[in-house]
Amino acid sequence: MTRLCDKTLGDLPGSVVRPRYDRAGVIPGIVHLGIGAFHRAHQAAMTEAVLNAGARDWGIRAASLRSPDTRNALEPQNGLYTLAVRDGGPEQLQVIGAISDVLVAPESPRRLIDALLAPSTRIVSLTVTEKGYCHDPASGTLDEAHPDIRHDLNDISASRSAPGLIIAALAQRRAAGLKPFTVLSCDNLPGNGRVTHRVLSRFAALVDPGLGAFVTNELVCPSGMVDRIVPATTDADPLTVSSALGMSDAWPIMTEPFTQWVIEDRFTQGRPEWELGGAEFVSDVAPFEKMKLRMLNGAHSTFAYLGGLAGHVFVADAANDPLFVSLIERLWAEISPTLPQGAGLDPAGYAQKLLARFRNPALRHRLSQIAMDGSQKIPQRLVNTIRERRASGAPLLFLPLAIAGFLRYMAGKNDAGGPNEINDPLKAMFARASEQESPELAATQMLAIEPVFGDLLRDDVIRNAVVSQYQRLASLGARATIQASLS
Ligand code: CS2
Repeated sequence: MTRLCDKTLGDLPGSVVRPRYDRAGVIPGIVHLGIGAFHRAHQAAMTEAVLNAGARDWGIRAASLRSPDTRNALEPQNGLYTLAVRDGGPEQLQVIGAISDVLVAPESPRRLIDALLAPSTRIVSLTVTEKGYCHDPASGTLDEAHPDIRHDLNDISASRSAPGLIIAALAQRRAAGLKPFTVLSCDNLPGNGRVTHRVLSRFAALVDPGLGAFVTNELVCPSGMVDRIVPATTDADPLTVSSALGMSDAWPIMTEPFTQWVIEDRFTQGRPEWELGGAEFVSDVAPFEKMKLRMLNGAHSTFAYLGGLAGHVFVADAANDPLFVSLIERLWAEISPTLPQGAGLDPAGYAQKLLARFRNPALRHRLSQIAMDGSQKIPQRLVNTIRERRASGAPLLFLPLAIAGFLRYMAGKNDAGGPNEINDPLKAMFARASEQESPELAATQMLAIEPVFGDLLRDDVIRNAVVSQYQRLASLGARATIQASLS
């Protein structure tokens, strides 16, 4: 089978959408760090709309900070790949041309730094996942003891973390009299721009106080709320997509029709007209991100842990199970009052749409994919919410159940006695904390893990609520505990 690439674009079937612009004439204005599936379905797709409308200076050079897999798949395809939009009806296929090439940082940090130094690079965007910020998730400050941060501070020219690479480039831009690029986080963190700015300023100050002041004063990091459900590509996906294309694509991306991006309009060197792809620009993104992180991601994580304990495998399994639907509806009812009032949000309407998205029959979205890195996700998805709910004096039942579900999952075994799939930088810490004589002690020790829970343990009401749900989970299992909480 021929391979998807610039030369074969013209041979695609007429139903497949393809770049309407001359790719050779595009200048890369963006360097993107973290070329995962999410970026390829979200920002790159919105940028494609801008390029299709005739803009020439916003191409993307992407970089992987770890494995060469994406580069290996996309290089023979000149960076082209297929985006397959699925909702159970006929699949919509679009070949995206926005990414010109993929750099692999561990192979050559120098090439990546050079790309960051190019005067044409005006935006550096990031999808490096929550843990890629090398911060303490509960406080949002740089984790100075993080092995990658220590490594990069020791030799910044050999940096391997996102903060190290960005600061290495900014130091050189400053020395060369070039303006800093705008750094745009596209990860699911609250105030992701503020976190990015804080982490980068601190890292720079540790390198050199003058550089620290430069980054603090000159670097601009807008916050943004990103949303599109993008399950990991399965082994079967390239085969079905390639057969629809009539040529092979080694790494297509599967997603849903829904896409949303709400961004603070603070860019120091211009920006693409991402409105053309559906993005919204606002002065304050906080209400949107709170609703998204708490309602969507909070529900996702709750499904991942309680669903995982109960033996569900995919999001759609849980979203079609009446018990889990009742669980999530009651959870949303506890979350909604914590959302900003008067900001024009409609949590009830939002929740209804979420359930339909979760039920998308064509997305094979694994709960274990969502369960990954829970220690980095739970603070913004559930812990901040329970704190605010508690501060208002409102009753707590389903938020403690969701947090207890996370703890129970991290303790290692599902309700059938099998192992949970745990992929988390704090896995060992949770395993140690959970090895106690009683479920009560296990839950208490895990709640004492400060990078995740801060001082939550000191609040007796929250602690008792979480510990008692944990005890029920340990003795009854997830299904019966959910049932008992509903009645
Ligand atoms: C998910 C998110 O993997 C996860 O943790 O909750 O990736 C989720 O699918 C996206 O945030 C949706 O926008």
